[in-house]
Amino acid sequence: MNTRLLSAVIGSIFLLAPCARSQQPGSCADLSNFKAPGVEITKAVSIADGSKEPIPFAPPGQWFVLPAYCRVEGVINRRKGAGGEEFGIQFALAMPDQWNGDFLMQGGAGGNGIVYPPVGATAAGDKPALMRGYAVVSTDTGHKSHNGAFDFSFEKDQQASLDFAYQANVQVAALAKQIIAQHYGKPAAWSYFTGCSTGGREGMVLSQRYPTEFDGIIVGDPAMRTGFSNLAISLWIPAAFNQIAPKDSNGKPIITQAITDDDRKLFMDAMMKQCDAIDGLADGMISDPLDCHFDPAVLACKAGQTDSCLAPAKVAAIKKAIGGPKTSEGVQVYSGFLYDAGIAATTGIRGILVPGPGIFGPVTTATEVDVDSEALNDVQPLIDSTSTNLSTFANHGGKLIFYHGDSDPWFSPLDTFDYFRHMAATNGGPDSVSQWSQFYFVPGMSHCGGGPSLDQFDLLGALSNWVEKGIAPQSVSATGKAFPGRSRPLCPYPKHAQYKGQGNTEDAANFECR
Ligand SMILES: [Ca+2]
Repeated sequence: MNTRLLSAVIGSIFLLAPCARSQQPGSCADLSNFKAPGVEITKAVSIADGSKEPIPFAPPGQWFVLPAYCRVEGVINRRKGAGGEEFGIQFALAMPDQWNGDFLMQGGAGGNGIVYPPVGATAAGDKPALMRGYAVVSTDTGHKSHNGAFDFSFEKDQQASLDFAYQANVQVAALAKQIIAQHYGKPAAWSYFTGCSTGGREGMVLSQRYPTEFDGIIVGDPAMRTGFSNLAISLWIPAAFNQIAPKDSNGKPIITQAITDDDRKLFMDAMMKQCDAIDGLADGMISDPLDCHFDPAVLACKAGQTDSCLAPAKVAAIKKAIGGPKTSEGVQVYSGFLYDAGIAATTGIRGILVPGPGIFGPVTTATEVDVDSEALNDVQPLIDSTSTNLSTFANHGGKLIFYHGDSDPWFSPLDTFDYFRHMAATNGGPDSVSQWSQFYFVPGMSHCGGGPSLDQFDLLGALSNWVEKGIAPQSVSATGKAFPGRSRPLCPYPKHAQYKGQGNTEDAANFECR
């Protein structure tokens, strides 16, 4: 049969079989009939080009404008759980009409419980994954929040806790892959995961527990071991500052007055004077954080000095807070924090040098913490993403990129870095692991964005080149609202961005990873 005749025959089969049209791959509404054990599809609708979704955690009025796509929503394992509450793993899958052939799962945030718009914006610069043609899924990981992004009441239910800890993401990923294959008539070529904070933890969990599920994973500012980070930010750091804070009429420390604006200015000026230009340029960014060895002791008042100095007790409190929690024997149980340009931030999440009410409300008024006792209860074996054996992930070709804001006041960048180094040691050493994993410090950046930083960068594009073409990222250009018109390279550790010594200081082209 010649080709023309074959085409005619195939054409007539379709013409003669109008009933089969609704069975063709690509009909979005047909996915409402998708069947899999324990799965209910609750919505399958085509969404026209130009629809809007609010950007999570952004000020009101900021939107994602989406391309034409098929939106499928559903729930896995709907059930009654503890207290008679209804649980189930809800998800939303966006499959663009103009598909690039790949799949991306976006990570969650805080305590999850919310199905955020499936767009894949994390570490994607100014072009989220859905706009690039990825099919993107998001999930609430098994429970509904009753109170914003930090409702952990679901933890009373064992299965909901397990779903949040590690079970939900992989189920949703597997289901999304099935739906994608049915919708497009072929499976996704490559699978990615990107997330920050809780989403970063989820990415680590997936690399550690389900090493062949994803080809590429981006982990940002991970909520890696929150028992210990909570010990640092809710007890250790406030107690250090309470020791020097003035007292109210009840004798309770007023923590917001422990460090004054003048103290902060004095401190930051001295720190920046010592550390800013190590990277070749005094530009308000400490791009070489590991070579910044600032010691606040240089600011301690000498005998008789009262001006332009800090009381020795304040110096000690700051060093103690930033140094991170230690046991009575001096054993570090959670990493200290970096001396960085964003640690005095008063907008967004308070910087470490701005003690006061935390993300979870009022802080302790205690002046001492029994770290020896507290630390005994801070391991969370089901949730913590601290396992370092990634040999199967690496051997199946997986690529894993970490980034962390140097001024993140919530999870220490040095804790994530510590994991990265231990992981490298476990998997053949830094040289070997650099073939499939990288770590980026992000100067000035607070928790997953904000701060005096360039917090817009396209690690997703870099990751896909690495996964699909074998091209390891050398650097990634970063921009941000804090410094309009400025760009800098983000460099994989052990390199950092260094000014070449000449040329426009706002242009990344005049910096190199060194
Ligand atoms: Ca600098």
